Amino acid sequence: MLPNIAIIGRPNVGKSTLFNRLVGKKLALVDDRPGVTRDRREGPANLLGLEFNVVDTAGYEDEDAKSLPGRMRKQTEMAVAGAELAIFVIDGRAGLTPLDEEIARWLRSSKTPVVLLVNKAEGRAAESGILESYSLGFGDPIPFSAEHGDGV
Ligand SMILES: Nc1nc2c(ncn2[C@@H]2O[C@H](COP(=O)(O)OP(=O)(O)OP(=O)(O)O)[C@@H](O)[C@H]2O)c(=O)[nH]1
Ligand SMILES: [Mg+2]
Repeated sequence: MLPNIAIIGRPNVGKSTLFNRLVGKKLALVDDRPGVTRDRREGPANLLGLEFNVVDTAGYEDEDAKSLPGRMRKQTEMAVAGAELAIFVIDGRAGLTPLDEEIARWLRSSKTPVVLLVNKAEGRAAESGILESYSLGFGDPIPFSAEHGDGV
């Protein structure tokens, strides 16, 4: 049994792009429109000799549990509960949003350890986003570019 690592974050931050990079194939759909991933998807990954099972999730939205976004959120919560580690992804170019802060509050109340990853950090456009992300309280963020592979 490989340890599970769940990738979570609000819609469109690059979770599926990161997932594809970690599994080494294009298993998940990537799109510039938010809300593309509808269900969880998983696959084996190997990073510098570390083997784990990586789980992509739907963008976390603040919705009623009975609506479609609400059901996606429920699945995300289950993925985090069943994971040894959660990678919390934010979009460094967009900066922190209220939804990021809500997800952070929720993650702090879960038992799963969290690594904060600031995606879209290629070039300098994410510099202020990286600084802002310290306020989430997860320690040093990892600047990352899922698209270009910086930070792997
Ligand atoms: N500039 C830049 N764009 C990126 C990066 N990673 C992903 N993107 C783009 O961000 C958009 C969203 O990427 P996805 O991987 O589909 O995002 P997601 O978080 O899975 O989105 P949902 O499934 O809708 O929640 C796409 O247009 C990607 O090409 C990155 O490192 N840099
Ligand atoms: Mg996705």
